[in-house]
Amino acid sequence: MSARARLATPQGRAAALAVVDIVCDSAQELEDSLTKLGIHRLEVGQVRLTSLAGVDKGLAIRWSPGFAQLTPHGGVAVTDALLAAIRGSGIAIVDEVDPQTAYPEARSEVEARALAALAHAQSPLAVDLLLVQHDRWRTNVREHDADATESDRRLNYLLEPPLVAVVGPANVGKSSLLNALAGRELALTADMPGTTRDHVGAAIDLGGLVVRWSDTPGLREAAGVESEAIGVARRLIGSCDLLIATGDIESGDPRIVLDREPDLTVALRADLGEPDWATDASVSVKTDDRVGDLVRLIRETLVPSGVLASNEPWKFWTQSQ
Ligand SMILES: Nc1nc2c(ncn2[C@@H]2O[C@H](COP(=O)(O)OP(=O)(O)OP(=O)(O)O)[C@@H](O)[C@H]2O)c(=O)[nH]1
Ligand SMILES: [Mg+2]
Repeated sequence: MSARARLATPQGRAAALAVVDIVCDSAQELEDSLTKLGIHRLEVGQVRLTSLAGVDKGLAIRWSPGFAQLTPHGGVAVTDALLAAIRGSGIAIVDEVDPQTAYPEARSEVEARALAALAHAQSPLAVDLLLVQHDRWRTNVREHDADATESDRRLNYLLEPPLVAVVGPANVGKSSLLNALAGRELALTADMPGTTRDHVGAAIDLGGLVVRWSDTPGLREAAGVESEAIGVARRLIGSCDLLIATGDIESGDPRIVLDREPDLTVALRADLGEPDWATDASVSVKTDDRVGDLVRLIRETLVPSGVLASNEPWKFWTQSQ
């Protein structure tokens, strides 16, 4: 299949930011597609504030070899103009096809929708849950057009990976944490403040829940003048689904420099000692201490296990689909 783009945020509704997914079957194809949109040499893991096809300035993030996202401002006119430019460059815009036309063998409308959702579900945890929805909707009384509940919104993270932004002072181990969770060297690490100068974005699997993990440059005075880095950080902090503030025993409380209360506060490099500020978790990637607990805490905060274990029908589609 050739390059395709999809508006991941609701169509025709203004929001602060819109998200456009660009998905290709090969790295080369994605690079060619991005080049057509004026986005040159975006490496895997790179996050860049850039012109998006000349329509708007926004973030371009390459999460994996074949998957990138563009986040323009979310006004309807801007989003439509960007989609038009993408279509004009020869990339197919995929609208959600009518699931029952696509999956005539499905036993119900819900099952057809589940099969359609399976095709783009990102998290392994979504698979079993989607497959039982036909039965759940048959045996429970719930209107198909009922509004989405908080549980629905949580479970939808299994289909559209939530954005996790990790912030904190320089040299506390933020990039080492990403590498430990990903199981590979995605971000450069060194015992020198300011090692990470550009944001790094990677899709990583946290025990069955795939998230878009964003590793940010340390918050330093010196970085304060780098307006590009600040612009990216501001957007990520403003639009992330989970903000994690990190620090270590020497750094002081990382919350004091943030304008937004983080969802989780985590002490890193805990083998060097426990800080005196309040933390939700403390880990050492060096001694592999409590990293598994942190993974569970993040997953639990985004998709609580009570929601995962519930037998309630899950409304995993949006009204317009
Ligand atoms: N003792 C100890 N050292 C660690 C741990 N995690 C990372 N380090 C070391 O701490 C130093 C900084 O790690 P990084 O991961 O580069 O820190 P960072 O927060 O990304 O730093 P900047 O990108 O400069 O903001 C490196 O020398 C790491 O090897 C840990 O759990 N324990
Ligand atoms: Mg770093």
